[in-house]
Amino acid sequence: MTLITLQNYIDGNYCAPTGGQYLEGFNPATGEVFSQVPDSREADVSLAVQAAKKALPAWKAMPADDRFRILNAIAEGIEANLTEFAEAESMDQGKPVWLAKTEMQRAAQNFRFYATAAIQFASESHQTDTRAINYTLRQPVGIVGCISPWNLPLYLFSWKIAPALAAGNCVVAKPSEFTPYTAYLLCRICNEAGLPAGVLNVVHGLGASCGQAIVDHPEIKAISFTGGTATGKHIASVAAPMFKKLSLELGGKNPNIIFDDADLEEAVKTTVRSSFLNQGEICLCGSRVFIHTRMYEAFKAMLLEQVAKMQVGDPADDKTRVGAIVSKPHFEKVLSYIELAKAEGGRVLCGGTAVKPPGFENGWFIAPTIIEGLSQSCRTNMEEIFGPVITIMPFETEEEVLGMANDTAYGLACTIWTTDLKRAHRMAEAIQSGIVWVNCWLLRDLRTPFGGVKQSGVGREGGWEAMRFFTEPKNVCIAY
Ligand code: TXE
Repeated sequence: MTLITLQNYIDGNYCAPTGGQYLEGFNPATGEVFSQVPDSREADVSLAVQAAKKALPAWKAMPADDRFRILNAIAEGIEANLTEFAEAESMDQGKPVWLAKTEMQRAAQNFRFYATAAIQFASESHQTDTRAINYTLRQPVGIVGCISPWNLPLYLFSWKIAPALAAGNCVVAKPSEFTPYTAYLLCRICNEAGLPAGVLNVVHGLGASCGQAIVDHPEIKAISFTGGTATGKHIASVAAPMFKKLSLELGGKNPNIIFDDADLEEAVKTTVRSSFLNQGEICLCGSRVFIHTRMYEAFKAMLLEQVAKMQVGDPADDKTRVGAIVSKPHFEKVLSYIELAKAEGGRVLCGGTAVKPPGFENGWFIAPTIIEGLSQSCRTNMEEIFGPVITIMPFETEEEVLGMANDTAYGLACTIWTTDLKRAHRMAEAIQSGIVWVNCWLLRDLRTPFGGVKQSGVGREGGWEAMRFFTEPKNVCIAY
């Protein structure tokens, strides 16, 4: 098999890493190496920063209308090549192609949304006792670093770079070393869309070398990062002494709470998705499912029945619901958590093992796994597994479930199933998380704030929040 060689994208050109070193890129469904990924270092990041610096004055000064046109053209470019992008994403990440297609559409939507933000973003003005007027200039931060993870590769990559570009910044970006393929393809689309050279630069490589060089670089003034909590902590400690702006989205251990007045059918159907979509590798997945005792047995039976029907295997098959786990180390990590759950006294109700689908015997597949009988305070329920594994737990009262739901270091998202409006409001207020869904999950509107509290991160992405992050407000006060 001929290997696909990916390249960095610096100053509008595809180029090899200066050190000439490459990493292996794996197809998780087959376990085979199919690509070579630049193993970029500090020197490559430096070149990217130089290109960004050169491009910044003109990009900053470009009329918003022109930025709008270019970002829109990028959106159209992704849509025109949707199948190519979706197949590349699936080959890199392991997810089903049908799912990758929906994510590619969302990535295009990110560019379209922030194209309009470029022309609509407005600032405030304040009059002071009729003697002075204050207005706020929203100026681009300058050169910004965008570091993205492997679970929703192009979607999260575009979620950062689209607002950064819309706000007039130049970007040095690094996708995950596990899933760099669609970010590589995007650079071609950016050229075709007329994005000026140096405005977006993409360097590929490992977190500890290439990612670290982005965080360390003194001319990169802001870092937008999505990834693990440990990496987020480290990035914060490096960036804080340099007073860099930081946006950190660090995953979750989200509660999914089903009260006894919930629409049982709808709650079960959505719980199947919120537990196992993208192999459970979404920071918003509900991995701790709390079910009211009166509903517990009925809910469990229906859930098990539906999960038993989920097809695990060939990502190209439209009927596949669970694809491959992104990498061998992550596959092993998820399996080790299933062993931990058993050691902690959990009963595995379904799944619990690796799967070898016909034709994909060397891939990294895990059957959707449901575990019961664990206490909220065990490690399985405290640590982020980030795979197709959930625990189910009974509860009696609202107070009890609220205590358990909040008993976590994380605070990204929560789902509540109830038809009692007052209870929904009470719970939404008391839950410690950045996002609350009531009787739904993953219903996303790009205008809404996205992010978490506690160890789920700092700052918000989405809508004007991202435009605010990628700009510096400057107040101008004029007396008259
Ligand atoms: O993420 P990392 P990992 C969670 C999930 C997973 C765990 C670890 O629980 O099991 O994190 O995953 C780059 N300086 N999430 O280790 O390392 C790295 O190259 C700068 C939640 O794969 O945080 C990649 O581009 N950058 C999550 C990005 O950071 C560094 C999504 C994320 O990788 C760096 C993924 C460094 N020192 C995992 N070290 C979510 N929030 O959705 C690494 N990177």
